[in-house]
Amino acid sequence: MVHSKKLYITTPIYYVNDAPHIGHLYTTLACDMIARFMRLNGIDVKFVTGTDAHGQKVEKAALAAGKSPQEFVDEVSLNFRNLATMMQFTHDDFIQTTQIRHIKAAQHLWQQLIKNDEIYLGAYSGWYAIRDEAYYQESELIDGKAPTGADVEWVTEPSYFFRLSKWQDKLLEFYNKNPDFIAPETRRNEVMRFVEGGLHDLSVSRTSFKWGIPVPNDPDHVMYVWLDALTNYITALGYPDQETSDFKDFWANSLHVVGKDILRFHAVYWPAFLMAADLPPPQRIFAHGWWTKDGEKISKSLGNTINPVHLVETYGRDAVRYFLLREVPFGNDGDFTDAALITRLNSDLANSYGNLVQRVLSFIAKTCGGVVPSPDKLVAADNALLSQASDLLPLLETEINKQALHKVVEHIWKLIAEANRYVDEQKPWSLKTTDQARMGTVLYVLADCIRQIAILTQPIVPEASARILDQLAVPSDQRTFAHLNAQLTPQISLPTPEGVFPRFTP
Ligand code: ME8
Repeated sequence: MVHSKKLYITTPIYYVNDAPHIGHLYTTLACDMIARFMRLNGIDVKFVTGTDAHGQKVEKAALAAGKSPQEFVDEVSLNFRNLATMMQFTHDDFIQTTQIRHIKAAQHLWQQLIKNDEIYLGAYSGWYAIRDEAYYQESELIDGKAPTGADVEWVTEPSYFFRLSKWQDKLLEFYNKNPDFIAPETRRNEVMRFVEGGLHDLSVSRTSFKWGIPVPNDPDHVMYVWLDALTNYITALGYPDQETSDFKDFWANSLHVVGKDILRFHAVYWPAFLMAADLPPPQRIFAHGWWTKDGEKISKSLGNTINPVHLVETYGRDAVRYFLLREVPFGNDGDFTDAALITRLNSDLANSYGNLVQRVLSFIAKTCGGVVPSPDKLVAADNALLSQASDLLPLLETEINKQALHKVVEHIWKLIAEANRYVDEQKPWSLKTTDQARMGTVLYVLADCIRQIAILTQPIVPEASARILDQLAVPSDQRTFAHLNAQLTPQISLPTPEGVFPRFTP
């Protein structure tokens, strides 16, 4: 992906059985950070999120709410759209699987699979977990439940099957040829062990309920919700049109970001469906970890969800973004506590970043009448700081291409710490009486360093970064990574500085 000029990035499409929680926000946030970073780096990005409307789980939730499935999904889907709007996420499309474009795409894919003799009619007898919308072998059950803890029920019904078993070797060959297809590495190993263990043909239609996409030419069946849902990724690119749509340019550069709970569907079923329909698999699948609360997975069924709206109202969008992106290495699990969020907010945002900006800009305002001083001759310490800033981008590119989002944040905050150290060492306040020219140079170096930092933090804390760049009078069309080396214009007047990261006091 490093040399590619296009990126297609997707979140899972979330089930609309209940209100969104912080887990959903997390995946979309991670994608939003990547999308913003890539756009600033000159890459043409298509970022898609959406909702998964069909299946038994959603039908059950609609019934419980006393509503028709369509009415219910439109209502709940709106909560997911509103969350994305509230977070100011930068997705280019929001897909919902009841849309005509999607029904057409899913039915077309089905017909390709029929044409290629990859689907046959049979009868399913076995276990099904509605919560997971997944089939389980008897041997997988633990104490009569799915390995995820979900209840299972015995299902006997006529069903179409996808010939998954015959794809075992081809999938293994594909994983071996494409070592970066599944990340992180430990998850890749798990998937490979699973496939090596043998694959069974997969039931891909249901007859015992109606809330799904009708199987072409057999209206008694609706498609299995995962075949329907996975297809969203190509629907959003214009499939079945592969020639004149976004599919042509973007599919080869696709990145699906998902939680580890649904990796098997994405890394096993999805590439098999695609190859069986003569389509290439996506380029990469990254599975992140789970947020827990007091050690338990945050989920609707456990009733320990954290309301994202409440979080944002309490701490602000940027603080929530920063905490989720920084606190846990992307890929690992993490436990959510308000105390940890407040610590990050006060130490990394208010004390480190906020303080750097505040002390430099208010010093320029007070001592230089708000005018950026012209630099004199640069000394080793100045060049050291400036070159740390200008060396940063390649490092960040390497990390973002591996989806090491926390590393991107860490690298930038190391530079912030360096800049704070430079202020302490250079003591511009003492230079005011002893060497005004040197004081001007130090302030100029700092202001330009802050300019570069604020350009780089835009994908992480976009609102605060914009305010810092405004305070440095950086024109809005000079804020991309291509402008990192542009340098601040000396002698420009800056607006009155204002604090950007207030400390949080509970
Ligand atoms: O699985 N921590 O939808 P879903 C981190 N419709 N991430 C979490 C999380 C947590 N505690 N809880 C949820 C589905 N997530 C299907 C997907 S895609 C073709 C179909 C996030 O509503 C994480 O991304 O159950 C997880 O994979 C996803 O929400 C599951 O959302």
